[in-house]
Amino acid sequence: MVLSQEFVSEIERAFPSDFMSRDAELLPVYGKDWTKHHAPNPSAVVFPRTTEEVSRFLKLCSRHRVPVVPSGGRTGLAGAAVAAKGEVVLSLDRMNKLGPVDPLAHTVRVQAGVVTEAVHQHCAPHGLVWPVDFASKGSSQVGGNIATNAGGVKVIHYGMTRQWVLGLEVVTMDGQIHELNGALEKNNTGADLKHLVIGSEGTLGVITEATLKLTRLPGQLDVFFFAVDDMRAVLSLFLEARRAPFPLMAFETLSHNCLEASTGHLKLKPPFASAAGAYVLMEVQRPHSPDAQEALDGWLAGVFEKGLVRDGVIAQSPREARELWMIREGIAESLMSGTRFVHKNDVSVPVASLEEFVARMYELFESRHGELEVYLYGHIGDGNLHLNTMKPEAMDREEFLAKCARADRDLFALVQRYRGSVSAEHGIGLLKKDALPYSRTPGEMALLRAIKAAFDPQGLLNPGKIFD
Ligand code: 2HG
Ligand code: ZN
Repeated sequence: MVLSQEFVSEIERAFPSDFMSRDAELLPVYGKDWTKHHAPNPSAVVFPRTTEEVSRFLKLCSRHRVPVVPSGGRTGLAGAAVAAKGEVVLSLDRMNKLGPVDPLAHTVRVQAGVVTEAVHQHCAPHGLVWPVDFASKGSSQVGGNIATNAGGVKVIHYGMTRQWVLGLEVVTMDGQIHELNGALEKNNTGADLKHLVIGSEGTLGVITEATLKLTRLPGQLDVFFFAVDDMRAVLSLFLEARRAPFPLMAFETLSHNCLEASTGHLKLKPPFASAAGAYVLMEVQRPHSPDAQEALDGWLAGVFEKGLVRDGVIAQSPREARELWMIREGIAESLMSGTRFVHKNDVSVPVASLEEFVARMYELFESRHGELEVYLYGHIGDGNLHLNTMKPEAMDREEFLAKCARADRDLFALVQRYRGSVSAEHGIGLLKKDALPYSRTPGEMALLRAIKAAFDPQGLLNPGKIFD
């Protein structure tokens, strides 16, 4: 889309001189996220500093029918922040103010462009945390976390981002500023509009501020890394972990090829001398009691006695704990590094169906999609699996994507059979639109379209994301 001279002149007249950029080097950066599937092609990027500027800008875009893509840290994995069709990118980068932490209410009010990790650092001196945590926390922004209802490595303990948002300030495409729920813990005045915006991937409104709910920082954490035989063993260990006399903070799994990719990329020493069928990273919170160590040791002895694990290491220092976490959190980056091209899936099934689902899934790939090597990892405690396939060097991209598309159809049919989700935590964006009907009924799709039309009747905000 080519921006009209009238639109550009109005921007120049009504906004600061550094509000809009059409710099040829900046455009491709702001037009994409972590996906490599769509070439970025925005017409401009704008950098508002205030909600009032966002409101005036959206009103102007509505009048000129200019489509807008809201943009945070651009770490998304579904293409929801990609501007491939000449849209104007609205970056929240300059809206990065943090309000004071409220130690009584356990809240903090922040602008949407604040980086996730900055919230952690801001709250830690008060003994508090916004418990939204994942590998991209150093770049991802609060607004993007909320717009995508981000998951991550601590969902098993804390739940998704949705649970840690009290109120939102949202600007709709007509320029109206809505304060949804403010700082209220309790508010039963009809449907909660804030929850419609959370997870809507920037298609309903631009999140400009949020009142975040905080919790106490956990006490001492212990990190274990186990080698086990296979997925069945992972789940037997999970049952033991659920019964353990201490709170479970994370329970993650990875296959051997993921361990190799990540340790190779990060140049870390693999924790075990020989390969195993699968690995588990488990983090627990040590109870504040004199016999806590005994309880931990007793539980650990039990899992070895029962033959549930083949081998295991416990981090002896914060540095060792970080290194074990790096193995797990480095997988995604290692599979995307350099010239590697990866096809991603992020599915979930009810935890009770996991064992059967994983067995069927491997059978499916072996019997029908043998050329695709599966890299399996994820948040097994939440029933969430990241199933990645890498393009072999020699295969061209089109052929690889066609093979992945065929495998996806089989995979999604399997997910549907187990009443799972085709996107557990990454969202739909541009990448998973075709998959959506496997998880949403025609009745639900009609409701989603009606909600979109109510918020954005002209269809100008993040068009083509989630559905067309
Ligand atoms: C993770 O759990 C992220 O590491 C990324 O959600 C997963 O890239 C992926 O498939
Ligand atoms: Zn994940």
